[in-house]
Amino acid sequence: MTDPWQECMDHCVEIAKQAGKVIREALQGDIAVMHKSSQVDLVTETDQRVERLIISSIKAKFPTHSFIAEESVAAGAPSILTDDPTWIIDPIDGTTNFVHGFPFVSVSIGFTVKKEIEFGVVYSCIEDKMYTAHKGKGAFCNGLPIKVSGQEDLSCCLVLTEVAFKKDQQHLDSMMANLRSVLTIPVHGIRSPGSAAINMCLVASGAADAYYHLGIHCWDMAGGTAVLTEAGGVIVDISGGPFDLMSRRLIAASSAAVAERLASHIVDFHVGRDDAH
Ligand code: LIP
Repeated sequence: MTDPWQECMDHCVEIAKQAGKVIREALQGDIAVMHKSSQVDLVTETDQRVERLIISSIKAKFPTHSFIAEESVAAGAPSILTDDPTWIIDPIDGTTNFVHGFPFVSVSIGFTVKKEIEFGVVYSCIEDKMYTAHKGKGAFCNGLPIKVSGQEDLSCCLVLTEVAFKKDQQHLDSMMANLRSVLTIPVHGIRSPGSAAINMCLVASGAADAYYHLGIHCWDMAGGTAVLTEAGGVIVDISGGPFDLMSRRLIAASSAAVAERLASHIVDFHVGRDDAH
């Protein structure tokens, strides 16, 4: 039987490539930085331009589809996941890295149908690594199959997370407590690459064994969720319960055992939901 979403996925890979080229070219010039919710929540003209490029190209081909995209939401668009075929887009995941020329910058696109992830594409455009995954068909990096490490012992894991000060003392204290709790398990190490989508792909390809994050958004997770699960990884909520794309929390791991044990070491704190308003 032909796959009804294959054409969408092929288009997604093409548009991610084009977006990546625009981002690489922008890195050659001056980057004007603007701020969104705080002094450390950065956005550039390139984020906005790349998002317009991706959405207009998809709309021209699939006019009935829905969108949730980072910069459109920042400008007031709703962020509600429905049963419609929906493209969830982060034009530049790792904007702070982009601003500084730190080489983990990605275009992240996930596609859902009836609220389930159908496929995901994460293009780490400075490294030129195209991660792709389509439900039931495996995960790939530049066309070659990838899989998780399969590590089951958390104390042998390289763990990823992200650290950022959100101007909220309780958030900072909880984040530092979690770092301390995970470091003292002890694990082999903690790394913070700066692009959630790339973090998920690093776990998917076995370069890291686990990733946890509170305060992330659906557009940071959607593309990587497909890649991680199709590579044999496990995604759960920070509590260890079922993963919810709109919840702003996740643990992505090489095995259920690692996910479960990591969940038991992480203190929960309130981050709200993407679909709260
Ligand atoms: C960023 C994430 C990063 C996280 C930031 C932010 P953006 O996405 O990928 O890992 O630490 O809080 O959400 O804003 O560059 O698309």
